[in-house]
Amino acid sequence: MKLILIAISAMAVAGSALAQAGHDTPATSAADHAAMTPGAQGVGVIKKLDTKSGSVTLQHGPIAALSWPAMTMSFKAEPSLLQGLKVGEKVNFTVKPGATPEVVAIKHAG
Ligand SMILES: [Cu+2]
Repeated sequence: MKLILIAISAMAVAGSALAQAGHDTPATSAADHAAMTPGAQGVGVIKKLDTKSGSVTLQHGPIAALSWPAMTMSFKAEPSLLQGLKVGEKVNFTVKPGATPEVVAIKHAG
């Protein structure tokens, strides 16, 4: 019984840490929130592109929905999403956060 209580409180701590890091509505569980919000919108410039392995490095602005500051980082992405894009191009993108953040939509920003 004691072990179960420890496990439950550990999950509660992890849950609230997630809520603080990535969510502005702590009352909603992370899973519920993910279901409602498939990704967060960002704007950036393509710094590197690998259309074969499926990765893109973006210099992106702050993403308030994820509490991310502006930075340059690489994301995985379906290679099919990256066809026709170019290094240096400004893009709007949608990122699905996680252990390996993934770009799930990306298009040229006009
Ligand atoms: Cu980033």
